Amino acid sequence: MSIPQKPFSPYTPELESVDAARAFYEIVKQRRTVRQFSQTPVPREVIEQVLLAAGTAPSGAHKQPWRFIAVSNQDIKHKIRLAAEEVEREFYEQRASDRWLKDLEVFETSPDKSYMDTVPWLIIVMALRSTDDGGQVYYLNESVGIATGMLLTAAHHAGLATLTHTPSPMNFLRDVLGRPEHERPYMVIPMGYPAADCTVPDLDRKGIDEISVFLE
Ligand code: IYR
Repeated sequence: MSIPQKPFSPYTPELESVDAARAFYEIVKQRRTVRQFSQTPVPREVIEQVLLAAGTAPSGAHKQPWRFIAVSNQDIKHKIRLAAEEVEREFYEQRASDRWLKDLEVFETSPDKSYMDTVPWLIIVMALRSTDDGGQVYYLNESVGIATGMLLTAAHHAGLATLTHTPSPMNFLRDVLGRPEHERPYMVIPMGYPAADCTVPDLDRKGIDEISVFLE
């Protein structure tokens, strides 16, 4: 049995493709990972739209193997902060290799995750190891990775700043959030407006010749 087909309504940009592509690049190249957030509230409806955008991602056999836990509750954010700081302390003090610490040095990251208390929202991305009714899922990491990328892009497009945080191990999140076994914590994404005095590392991005090979 197959899914009924319907006519496809393609998205047609108002600009020529090259101009549309350029305009989008001009927007997304302004996206930066930030670690200083404003306490200006972000309405739930904004978050819902961003999550709906993420949920349009393609997925293996259209299983949509993701769940986004959106936390603005102060107590829960604080619990997540404390637990994340604990695993991060262990990372910085014991688990990280010297080379890893050296690579991180320039970013001045640390186990201090105090922004988790002040940021309006923490979005915890869960990868579903099975569907909610126990069914098989496919290409889980690829599917959730794409959805997460779209989430970051949608947040940026709405003027919100994000941080991709992967405390490791991340299983504490399932307990703190009271989530079922088949939800595997994938990423923690603090989300809000950037602080007025927010700074970011002065980084370069690779150019087209470095990130691509054209065989024409
Ligand atoms: N998870 C740690 C360490 C860390 C690792 C990488 I790779 C980064 O790009 C940034 C941080 C932390 O969040 O501090």
